[in-house]
Amino acid sequence: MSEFVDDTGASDFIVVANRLPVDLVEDSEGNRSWKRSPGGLVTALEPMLRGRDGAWVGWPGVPDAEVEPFEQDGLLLHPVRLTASEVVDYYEGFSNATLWPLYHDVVAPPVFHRHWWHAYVRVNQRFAEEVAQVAAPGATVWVQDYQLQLVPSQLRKLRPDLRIGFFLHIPFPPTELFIQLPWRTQIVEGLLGADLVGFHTPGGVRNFRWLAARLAGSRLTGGAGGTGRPGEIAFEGRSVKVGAFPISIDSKELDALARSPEVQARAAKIREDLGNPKRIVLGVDRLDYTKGISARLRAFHELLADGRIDAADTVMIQLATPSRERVEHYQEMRDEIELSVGRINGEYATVGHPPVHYLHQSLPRDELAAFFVAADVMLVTPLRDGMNLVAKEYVACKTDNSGALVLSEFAGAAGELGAAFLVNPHDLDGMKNALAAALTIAAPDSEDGKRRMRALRRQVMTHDVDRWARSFLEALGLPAADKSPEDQKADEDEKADAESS
Ligand code: ADQ
Repeated sequence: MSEFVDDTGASDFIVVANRLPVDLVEDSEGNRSWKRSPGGLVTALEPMLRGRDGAWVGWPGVPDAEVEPFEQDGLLLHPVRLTASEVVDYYEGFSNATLWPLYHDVVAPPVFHRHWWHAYVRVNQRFAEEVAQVAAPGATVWVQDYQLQLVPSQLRKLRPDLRIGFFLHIPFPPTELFIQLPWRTQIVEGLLGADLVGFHTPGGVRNFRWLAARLAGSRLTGGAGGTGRPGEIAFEGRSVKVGAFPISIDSKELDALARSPEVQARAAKIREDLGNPKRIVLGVDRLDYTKGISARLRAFHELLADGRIDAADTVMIQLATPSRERVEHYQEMRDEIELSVGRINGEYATVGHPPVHYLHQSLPRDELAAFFVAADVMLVTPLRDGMNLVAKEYVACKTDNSGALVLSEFAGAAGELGAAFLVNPHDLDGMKNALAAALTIAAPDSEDGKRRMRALRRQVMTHDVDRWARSFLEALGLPAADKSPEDQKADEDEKADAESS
């Protein structure tokens, strides 16, 4: 029995997310196995959970799967069943075709269907009921992301004894956009069921506080305009804390992986396979219309057309993990990207030397690290992104302070990574200039390049995912795990910075 499971088998610490950390895979003969789920959430939470045995409640990734709870790597997994029509209405519909575009600045038009909303309410209720059954008295529950925004209030009704945290991994949108949502009040009140609501950025906190005052106003108690003390909202006699907690990565692990002889050798081999070009430009994304992949291809294309870069010595690699392939917008975007890649290569390739290498594949972690090590310039150009872990992963892998990062102003990461070349991905000329400048300072002897990368690495290496999880859980009132000397030092530095500013 683990530290976080009591003698009735109930858990004291539970993560609730749309997906389990592993996906169920069924082969044609009906044999079942489990595979690690793709995406930023698992990458972010896994290191934290490794140190804290607990339970995870989530969907196994295939419809209609009846799976009993099971233990894996010291973690109790509680699968939640979704029917095929719930996958269509709750997941592909309300989560990914209503909330996802609405929360990402409406870069694609959100679709509002009442039957999707009803499925969202029903599925959220099922998650809340599963947690209510497996949580020990007074347990801490950490609800993750936009698919489960009603769970905090639904769970509180079932189990008022629980300590409930909620973290949103995507941006919380500007108020003018959020109020388009027909069910805006229910969502805000769903979130206010938590004891702590966390966002990546202070902007998300501001938007939420304003909306809470406007939409749940009659039920807010105390404080001017109902918003209470800074960082807290008084709602139905309880205090709901609201804060910014920028997520990060397991920086030390990636740094060590990037330094390993195997990854270094693989990075050299990648360069060699590409014909040892002078510069390698890299993009790594889940294939999503928010990631600005078309915009960066356009910038690369125009730089080639203008003669500012030469296909003979500059190569671009775009790695794209397949994502949400059944949603129509994603199919259209994939076609558009593949058309652009084909056009650029059609115009500028010589036999055996295409300027753009495009892999629509998910790669193992060490292979990905080798691409980061090999890349001279990393292009992270989302139109809107909650944080963007790829930007931080690249920095963690540049152990010799080489390389350059071009980063969208509209990624949450821009708030911490000011030493990158910050760009507006809608400004094509600005992107072209930033990419050209990054290609220049990526030269091995560029002092400016090294200075920028050192500053980026200072931030990423001292603000890792453990620190993120720890600060969230401390704010939620969970006893802090022992701090490492590096974390203590980073905390002291941050406190000193805050006091001096
Ligand atoms: P995502 O939108 O999935 O996450 P991101 O933060 O960049 O975006 O994480 C993607 C993860 O997938 C990274 O760890 C990356 O290395 C990995 N990945 C991408 N392409 C890959 C490939 N081809 N092969 C293997 N791995 C690949 C959401 C939000 C983000 C937020 C995270 C965490 O949209 O804004 O940063 O959650 O909160």
